[in-house]
Amino acid sequence: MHSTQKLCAVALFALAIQAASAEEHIVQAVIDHWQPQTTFAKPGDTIKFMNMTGHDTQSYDTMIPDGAKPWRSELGQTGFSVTLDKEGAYLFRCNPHVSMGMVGAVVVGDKSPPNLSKIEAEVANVKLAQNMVNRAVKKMKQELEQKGMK
Ligand SMILES: [Cu+2]
Repeated sequence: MHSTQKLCAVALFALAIQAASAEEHIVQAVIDHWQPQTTFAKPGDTIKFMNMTGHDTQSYDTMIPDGAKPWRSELGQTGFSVTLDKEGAYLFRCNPHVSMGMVGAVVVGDKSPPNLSKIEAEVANVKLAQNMVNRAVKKMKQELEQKGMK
């Protein structure tokens, strides 16, 4: 084997390991809430939204980690998925049902989200269903506490 070939083989192997360890997490739309409300993931994992008839998913662009890519699905787009590489917390809503409390969270990484205090500050700037966003942030914090991540 030439050294370039060896290098390629090693790089491919590393990629394969990374692909194998990345997980897919299912978030279900259930009437007026997300199941689970808070998803815990590792960097590189994928979140897949299911049962989306009558629902959509959109990130709160001020409540995702710095440099993370915002997302928005079409209405009813079952199977829509996002891969999250940046550590931190991601808040998202379903636009038709945000006022009913359809706000969810993803926490990427195994420690307290670096953008947690920014999220807490940004809740004050949410125009629609601020109380529901606040509730989702509180629930996320409770789960972080239960997991010893806060
Ligand atoms: Cu909905």
